[in-house]
Amino acid sequence: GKFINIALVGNPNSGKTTLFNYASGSRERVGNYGGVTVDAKEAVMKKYGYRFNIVDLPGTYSITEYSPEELFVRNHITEKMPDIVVNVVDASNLERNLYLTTQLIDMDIKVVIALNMYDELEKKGVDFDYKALGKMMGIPIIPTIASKGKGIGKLLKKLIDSYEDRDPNIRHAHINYGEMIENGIKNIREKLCENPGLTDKYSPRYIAIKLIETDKTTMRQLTKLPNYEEIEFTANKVVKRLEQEYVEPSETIITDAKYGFITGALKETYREPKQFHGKVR
Ligand code: GDP
Ligand code: K
Ligand code: MG
Repeated sequence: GKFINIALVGNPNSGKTTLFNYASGSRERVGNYGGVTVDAKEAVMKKYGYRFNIVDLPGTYSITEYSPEELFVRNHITEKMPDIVVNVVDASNLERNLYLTTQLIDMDIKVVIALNMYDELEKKGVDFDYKALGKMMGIPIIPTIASKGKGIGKLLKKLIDSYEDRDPNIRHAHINYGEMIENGIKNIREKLCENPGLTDKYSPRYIAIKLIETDKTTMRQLTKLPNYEEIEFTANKVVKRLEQEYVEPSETIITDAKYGFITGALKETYREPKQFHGKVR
């Protein structure tokens, strides 16, 4: 059968390893994966006529450059290029978990969300239109209860749909950061796109956002480009203009915009029950 490379990405304690163990089962080989200081487990499972090669990556709240785990996850995505990233999201902690999701959206890669700990939402009686949230993000969302093995068959089927490009709800959405930031992204993007070798492999939008965040790792990776100085000049100009307008570091501006997106999206899709201390309002 066809081989689908999957990477599990998510916050610590979102249930990645539980999902990994359940999906791979005890009959599958589980071995150490060539990590540096952080390691990742890898297993192959066969299901529905496909072979899923699943990598369980270290848990992170973000994929910037501030810890070896974050860099490991980020490099795995950009260098190993899994066919699909399964973003394991703790349903009982949506706002914080979805922050990482917004970074995956920026990367313009195929993502499927395992909305894990779904039992916790059900227990609280939350009314969550996760399908609508999925549409806003261009990412299919499948509820799972990894600790009980629930939803995993559906998740695997959705991975096949995504791999085969046959789900109309999956599209390359992006977060709208507002006119000023979007203009900055566009200006930097144009300079990046003068290098087809780069933009064939990586999303120019993602790199542009990283440059606005003044991400040193990304900047260093561009130094060999013939128009590097122009890119740097443009990025600096964009950052300066944004910081003058918002009076905040550009990285904070992007983070705030991401949380703004999450807050807005949850406001439209997520409702806690109107019961407090036994009283019904
Ligand atoms: P990881 O850090 O992302 O690898 O998370 P783990 O797989 O280690 O899971 C963290 C904890 O959550 C463990 O105690 C699991 O048993 C528990 N857990 C995993 N999935 C679920 C779930 O769907 N519902 C509930 N209630 N607990 C879960
Ligand atoms: K853990
Ligand atoms: Mg784990």
